[in-house]
Amino acid sequence: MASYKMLVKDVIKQADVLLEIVDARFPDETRNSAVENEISRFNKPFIIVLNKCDLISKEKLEKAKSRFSKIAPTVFVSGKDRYGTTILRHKILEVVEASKIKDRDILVGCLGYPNTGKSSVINGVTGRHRAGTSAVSGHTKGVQYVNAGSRIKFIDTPGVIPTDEFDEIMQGLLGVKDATHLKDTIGVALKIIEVMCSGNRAALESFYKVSIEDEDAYEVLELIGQQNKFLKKKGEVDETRTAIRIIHDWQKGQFIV
Ligand SMILES: Nc1nc2c(ncn2[C@@H]2O[C@H](COP(=O)(O)OP(=O)(O)OP(=O)(O)O)[C@@H](O)[C@H]2O)c(=O)[nH]1
Ligand SMILES: [Mg+2]
Repeated sequence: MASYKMLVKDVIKQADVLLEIVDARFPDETRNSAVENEISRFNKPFIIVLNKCDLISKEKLEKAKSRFSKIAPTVFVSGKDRYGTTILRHKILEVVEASKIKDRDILVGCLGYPNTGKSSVINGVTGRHRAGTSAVSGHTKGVQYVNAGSRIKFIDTPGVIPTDEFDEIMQGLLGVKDATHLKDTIGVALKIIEVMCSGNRAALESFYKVSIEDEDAYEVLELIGQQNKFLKKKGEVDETRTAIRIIHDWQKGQFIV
């Protein structure tokens, strides 16, 4: 815990501007007020980056952006598709008043919970795979400096913000823990089904080739298992296998909410 705070503080001290990378699907949950307060304490500017914007509808994104813009400059990007990365580059230069920093690179610190896509955002901006990324959270181990051209140098950090405040379900939704490390796989899958049924039921229906009317989440899980032949020997639905598959598909980014 102490070392996490020291790392965050050290990056904030060094950087000219900080990017707080949040998961656009769960922006409130993946903002961290302690980190934001620390940034303010050092009087550094920061930009909220709503990453993984390819996994959320445009309307929800615009809503989140206008809400977050009241707190700090906010941009939405997809590190994966390189969407919004030019805007982010411009925003960085605007926020730090680049012309005032002479004879050296502009240091951009990237902070955020594990797996929010810090390294992917950096790669999106640089246009190259310079920062290591992985679907398994905890990939980036130490602080890493990445040159992005146009005088921008990123500081990639490991996702050090403790996630114990998240319950298992949130850890599953954010991909902090993969299905093999979750205890309550069925609980996590039911939550994914609920999120999808209220957010984008059609996507779930077409992906698993099921038709959902007024079934509850548990019945939908059964339907998915049945339809996709995730069955036990006796022919009944293998709920755990079905749940693991749903979590896996969700974490791979198969569903737009
Ligand atoms: N769909 C989608 N997936 C993304 C995006 N950005 C990152 N990912 C995926 O999210 C996972 C984590 O990405 P990373 O860039 O390694 O995340 P990180 O925050 O650097 O992770 P740690 O270094 O482990 O803290 C990978 O599977 C990425 O492919 C995005 O914009 N869209
Ligand atoms: Mg990383």
